[in-house]
Amino acid sequence: MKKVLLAMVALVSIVGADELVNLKIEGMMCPACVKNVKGSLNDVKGVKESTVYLKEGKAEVKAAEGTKPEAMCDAVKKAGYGCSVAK
Ligand SMILES: [Cu+2]
Repeated sequence: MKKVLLAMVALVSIVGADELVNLKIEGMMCPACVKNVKGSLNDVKGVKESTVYLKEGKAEVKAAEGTKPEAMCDAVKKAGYGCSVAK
């Protein structure tokens, strides 16, 4: 059973494409805010990498396919910032 599970995980990591999500972030004032936002994004299940831009008020998130942008925004909002999905 464990072997099957491992094989599935391996398969998903080969087949599954990453998706890129752009988020609009509001309320960031300084590098500490960037750190907070980045940290909360990276804690979301499926998120692999995030880049947060202070001046532009945005974030680019690389996540596993199927990761919900809404879940990312919820995490950012929980940290105390405004967030909307930019499409
Ligand atoms: Cu700050």
